[in-house]
Amino acid sequence: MRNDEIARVLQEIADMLEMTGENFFRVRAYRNAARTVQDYPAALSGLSREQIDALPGIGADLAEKIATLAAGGEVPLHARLKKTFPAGLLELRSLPGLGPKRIKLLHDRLKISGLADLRRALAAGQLGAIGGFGPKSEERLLKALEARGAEPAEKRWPRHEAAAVAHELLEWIKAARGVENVAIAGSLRRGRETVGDIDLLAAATDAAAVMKRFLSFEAVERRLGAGETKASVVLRGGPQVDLRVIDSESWGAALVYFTGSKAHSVHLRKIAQGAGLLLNEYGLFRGKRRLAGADEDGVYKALGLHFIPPELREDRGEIEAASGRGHLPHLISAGDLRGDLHAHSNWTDGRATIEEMARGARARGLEYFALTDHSRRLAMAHGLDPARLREQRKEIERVADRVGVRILRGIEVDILDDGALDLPDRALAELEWVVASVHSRLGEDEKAMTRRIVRAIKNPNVDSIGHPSNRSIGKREPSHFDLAEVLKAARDEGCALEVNSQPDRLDLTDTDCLAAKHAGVKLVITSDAHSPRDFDGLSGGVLQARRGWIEPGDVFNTLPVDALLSRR
Ligand code: DGT
Ligand code: CA
Ligand code: CA
Ligand code: ZN
Repeated sequence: MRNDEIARVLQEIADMLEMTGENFFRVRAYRNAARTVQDYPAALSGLSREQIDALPGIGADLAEKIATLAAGGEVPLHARLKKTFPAGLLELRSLPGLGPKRIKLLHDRLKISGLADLRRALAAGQLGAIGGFGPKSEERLLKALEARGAEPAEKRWPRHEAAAVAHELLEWIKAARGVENVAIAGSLRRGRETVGDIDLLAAATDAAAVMKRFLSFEAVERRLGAGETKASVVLRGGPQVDLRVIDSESWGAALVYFTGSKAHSVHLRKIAQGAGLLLNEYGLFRGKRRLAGADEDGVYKALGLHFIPPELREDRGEIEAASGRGHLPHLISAGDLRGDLHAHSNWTDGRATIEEMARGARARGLEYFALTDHSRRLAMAHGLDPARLREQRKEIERVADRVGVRILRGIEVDILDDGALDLPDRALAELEWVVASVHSRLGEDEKAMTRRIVRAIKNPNVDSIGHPSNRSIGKREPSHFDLAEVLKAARDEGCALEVNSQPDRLDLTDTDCLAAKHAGVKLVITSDAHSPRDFDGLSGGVLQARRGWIEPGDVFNTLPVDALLSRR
C-alpha cells in the first residue's frame, strides 16, 4: 500500500472511532499517525518493522497496524468499523462544518447515511429539529451541496499565477500612507505548488489607509469582509486575498503566525508553552512582557531555534533540526544552478530555433544547457531519428560557436511500453546528455510502470529520468510506481531524477525530492523550456526542491560543465 492509502485508512479509523464516541486520546493517536504516514518521505512498504516502530509518536499497536497495511494486509478494526458505518457516511466529512460528531448525530436522529439522505432531510426542513443545526448551518450545507459536482470541494490556484498577482498587490499597498512593511505570508510564502488563497501582511501606523488602498485595488471583484485591521476580497477570475495589518513591534510574530503552516505554528506554540511562554501573532510573551516579536529571527531565537526558511515550515522535522538536535539544510537557491538539462527547440515541439534558445540561456546567465528534443516515437512532435540527430549536431556546433554558450548534445528519449528506449544504444552513446521520459500508457499499473522506469534507468546511456510521475497539477493524476524501487535503481546506476519546473508539472514533488535525497539519489532541476522565456521557470523548480530540503550538492546542474560530464 502507498503511504497516502495507509494514511487514508488511519484517518477513516480515527473518524469512525470518533463517531462511536471513542476517547479523545485514542482518536487523536490515529489522526497523528495518519499525518506522520502522509508526510513520511519514503515508501513505508520499504521499511522494516523496527524502522516503523521507531517512527515518531507511534506506539507498538499502531506500528503493527501500519506494518500490516504497508504490506498490503487488512486491519480488522478498520473492517469492523466499516461494517458499522455505511460508506456514504464518510463522504459527508467533505461538507463544511460536518465533523464525525455531527455526522453521528445526523445518522442517529435522522437515519442519514449519505449525501442523498442529507439533501432530502434539508429539503424537508428536518435539521432544525435536532440540536446544533441552526438556520446558518442549514444554509451552508445547502450551498455546499449545490456546488457539488460543479467544482471540487476546495479550489486551489497554481502558485505561479497567485504569485504574479500577489506581487502586484504588494506594490500597490506599499504606496499607502504609513506603510512600514508588506509581505506575502501563508502557503504562497512557503512555496506550496498550489495555494488556497493569498495571505498578505502589512505593518503600518495607519491601518485605515492601508485598508482603503487594498480595497481599491483594480482587480478586486467582491469584498468578503473588511474590518479595521483585516479584510478579505475575491479577485476577478482569481483567488481570495486576506490582508492583515499589524504594528511593527509584532511584525515578526505575525509573519511567523500567518506564514504557518498551521502544523508548524502549533508545534512552535507547544515549545513556547513548555517554556512557560505564550506565542501568538503579537509576539512571544512571558506574562505581560514581550520577549520577541519585531522580527522573525528574534522569535525563533527566543524559542531556542535557528531561523527556519518558510519552505520548510511544514512540521516535517524542521523544528527538531532547528533546535540543534539535527541540522537545518543549507537550501539550494536559483543562483546555484549553472546550467539546465532539459530544453527543446523547433526541431521538435519547441517554439524557438536552437540559436534563439542559446541566446536565451546565455542572457539568463546559464553556463550551459542540454538541448533535449524528442525522439522519433513522438511523431506529433516530429521526434528525431538517428539521421536528424546527426544533422542537429552540426547545427548545435555552429550555434554554440556563434553564441558562446555550451550546448550539450542531448535527447529526451521516450521510454517505450516495455521499458526499452526509442533510439538504439549506438545513437544514444554519441550524446552528451540523455533524458528518458515516459509519454505513453501513463495509467499503467504500478508494477508495470515501475518495471519500465527501472529498465530505462539501467540503460547506461541514460543520465536522468524526465518528469518521473507525469502528473499535471489539477488535470492528470501522477502515474503509480514504486518510488523506493526506482530510487534504489537510480542510486545503483548513478542516474538522476528530474525536478521539472514547468508550473503544471513540478515533478518530482517536494516530498519525493526528500525521499530521493535520503536514498542518496541526485536530482537535476530543469526548465523543460520550449521557448527562451521558459528558462525563467527554473526558479519554480528550485522552490519545489527547497521544500524537499534539497541542497546544492544534491543537484547535478549546480556543477560546472566539465565536472558534470566527467561523472558519466
Ligand atoms: P492555503 O491557503 O490553503 O494554501 O494554506 P495556508 O497555509 O495559506 O492557510 P490559510 O490561508 O488558511 O492561513 C494562512 C496562515 O494563517 C496559516 O498557514 C497559518 C495561519 N492560520 C490560519 N488559521 C489558523 C489557525 O486556526 N491556527 C493557527 N495557529 N494558525 C492559523
Ligand atoms: Ca493561504
Ligand atoms: Ca487565508
Ligand atoms: Zn517530456
